[in-house]
Amino acid sequence: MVLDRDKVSEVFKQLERYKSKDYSFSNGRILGSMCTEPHPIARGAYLKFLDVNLGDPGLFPGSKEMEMKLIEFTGKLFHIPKTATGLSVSGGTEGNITAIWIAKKLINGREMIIPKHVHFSFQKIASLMDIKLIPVDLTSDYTIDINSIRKHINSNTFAVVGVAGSTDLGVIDPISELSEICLEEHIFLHIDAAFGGFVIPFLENHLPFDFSLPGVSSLSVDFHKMGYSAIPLGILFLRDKNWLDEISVESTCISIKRQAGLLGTRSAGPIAAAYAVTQYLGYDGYRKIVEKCMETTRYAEEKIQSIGLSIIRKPILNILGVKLRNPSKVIEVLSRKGWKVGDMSHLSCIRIVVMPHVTKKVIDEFIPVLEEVCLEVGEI
Ligand code: 0PR
Repeated sequence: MVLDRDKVSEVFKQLERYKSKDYSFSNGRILGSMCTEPHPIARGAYLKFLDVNLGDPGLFPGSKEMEMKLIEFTGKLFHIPKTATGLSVSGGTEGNITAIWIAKKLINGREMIIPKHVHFSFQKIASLMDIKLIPVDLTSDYTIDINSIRKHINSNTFAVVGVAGSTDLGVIDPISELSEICLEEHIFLHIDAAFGGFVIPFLENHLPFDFSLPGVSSLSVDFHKMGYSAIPLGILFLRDKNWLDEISVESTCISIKRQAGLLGTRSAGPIAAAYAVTQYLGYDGYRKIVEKCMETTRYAEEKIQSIGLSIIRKPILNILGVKLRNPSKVIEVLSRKGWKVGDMSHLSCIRIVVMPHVTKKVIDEFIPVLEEVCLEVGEI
């Protein structure tokens, strides 16, 4: 197709105008987001598969093969057993929805036990599937209070959710204990590792949180968070591949007889991007990224303390909660100065997510601004 160059240039000018109003990861001033600028190899890979619909894999067997390789690479991080399978999803929300959809089909009941720090996608799940959420308090280290879980279990309980890398503070629930309880009580255990899934496996001496624990039924992880790839992609792993039958439907207009999962048409772009990133980095490349983010997290922690502020809890992953009396005020002034941090007012803190674009240099630029703002509003 021959394009009208003048029109193309006019349209792109419009696009640039919109984009210029956005904050960008490249200048490092986004400190409160779990996303980052994808690895450079992701862009070209994404574009190459722009026209591929993995909802109709019969037309695109090569792309389907690439998807299966990606799932295999990722599954090894979580010790998936031979009986397991993985399903590409658009991210943490869809991963959680699909896991609970399956759990509800497998086990009778309407009550689901969640830690209070669970991601808000579970509110959507409750509304979609008419589930009663049973929120469990957190202990003083901000993880689920294991002792009170049994009190909440009854014949109507069908699932428990554990978080490996919580949205607000990046903490990890005691998954071993949750696994034991769920095994004993025959309850489905879903692990939300949307953020932590690409961090925890690369930390030294981390506690088990995945399929190495026999009670873990499913686990979801996101590539557009610490997977260092493009939006939107997550993978949901299920301990038993037959569970997909619970949600698969007869499909008439496509090249396969049955389809499982929420989406119909879905782009292979994010899958190609993630495949490229995983092939380029390998497990060692991810390990190096995590080590660097963790080192910068410790650096930021020290710098924050050096200006008289304190951290809400020693960071486990690359997320810091900075205690403040009036977080909203600080967020407002920081924002005016071009810095975006996470709003965790419910915990009386702001959240800094030390993603790969948040380097020590960025922290060095940010700390004097944070100090100035905190002095201005009377926090220090
Ligand atoms: N599970 C956990 C533990 C999460 O932290 C999130 C997202 C999800 C599930 C849902 O994932 P999707 O958004 O991919 O469906 N948590 C991020 C957060 O609240 C989402 C995010 C990312 C928000 C970037 C803002 C942002 O700029 O931080």
